[in-house]
Amino acid sequence: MQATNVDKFLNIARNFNIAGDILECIPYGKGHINSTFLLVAENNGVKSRYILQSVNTNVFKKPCEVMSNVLKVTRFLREKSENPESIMVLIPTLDGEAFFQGDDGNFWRVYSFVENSICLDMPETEEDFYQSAVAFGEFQRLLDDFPVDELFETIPNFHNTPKRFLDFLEAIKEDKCGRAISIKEEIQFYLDREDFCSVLYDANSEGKLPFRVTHNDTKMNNVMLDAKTRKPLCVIDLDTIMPGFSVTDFGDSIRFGASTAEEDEKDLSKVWLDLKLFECYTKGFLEGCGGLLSSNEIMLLPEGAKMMTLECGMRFLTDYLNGDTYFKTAYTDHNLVRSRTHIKLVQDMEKHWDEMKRIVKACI
Ligand code: ADP
Ligand code: GN1
Ligand code: MG
Repeated sequence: MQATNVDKFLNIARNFNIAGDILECIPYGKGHINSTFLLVAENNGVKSRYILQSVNTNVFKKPCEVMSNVLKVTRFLREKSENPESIMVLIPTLDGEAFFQGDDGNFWRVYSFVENSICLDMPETEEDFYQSAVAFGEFQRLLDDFPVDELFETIPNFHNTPKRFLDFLEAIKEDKCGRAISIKEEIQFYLDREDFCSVLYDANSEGKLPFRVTHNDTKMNNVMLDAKTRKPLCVIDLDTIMPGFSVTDFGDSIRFGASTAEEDEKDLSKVWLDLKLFECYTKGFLEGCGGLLSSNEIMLLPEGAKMMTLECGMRFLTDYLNGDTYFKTAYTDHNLVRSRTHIKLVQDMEKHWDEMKRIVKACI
């Protein structure tokens, strides 16, 4: 980071209610959306750490509504949870606000740092993945009686896969960067699965799959585990809490964490669905949900896994066609590479579909 930028970020951080001197501000984490920094402050010789984040307003068009959701949900969870210290703590500005708007128009917020924790891009053990599943399942259970009418929809149609499919068609039609010609096979893969895109919405119309208050971004690196015990400490990245399906929260974790490779692995021979991890997550999620889900919902967990993988892969390809304006990318074809791993995972799920169904049935 350039020195001038560091000064700018340090100055922004000084608008928050942080005791002592702010010493450092370093880019942090691997999120694809917001800009995240680690802050180090010192007060009377004691150092403390915080997370400073600028909310991505290209993605979250109404950041005030995002912050309203975050405040309401964290307050609700803190009152309800048996372990209130496990809930994210937002540090107010010096004026007592939830965020600070800089001169450049950017929206900034500060969270206290979840100490003594680890944040994984891939589970290191089956137990890690199981524990992340318990955390997201519990999160869903705790939010079961959250007053849904008080929530803003921070990204309209976020996991509306049929709508995502239409956005994909639009991107192909517009072909803003002239990239469509070189990715015909990838495009065809998603086009061939149009019918599948509506499976969860159809189940919802048939009364088999209710809308609940869900997290909607249940990647392994959105839950912090205790560095010593490896038990869940805290669910983070609360910007997309909105009405959604239980099975999509399950599914997003599977597409990210039950893959044998990272989301942007270039060597596709390394990418497949690890059925053992799929089973661990199923057990942990159901345990965390504690009897919340109906048997109809549970039987749709494999559909949730395939839907989230298909949808996310299609979103990466849509962004590639649109010129990489949504997800942060590190190199030119990054979104294409990400989309290809998702194609490989969907293919593998289709190959092991009966086994996935059997595993879920056995967990009921
Ligand atoms: P994004 O929406 O861009 O994914 P996140 O809120 O998930 O942003 O933050 C990005 C990363 O920063 C997380 O994956 C995690 O590693 C780290 N992080 C975020 N909040 C905290 C926190 N309160 N304590 C410790 N690390 C955090
Ligand atoms: C984004 O913010 P992050 O990195 O946790 C995205 C998710 C995608 C994910 C793909 C708000 O998650 O929907 O599944 O990247 N978040 C948003 O890794 O679009
Ligand atoms: Mg994140």
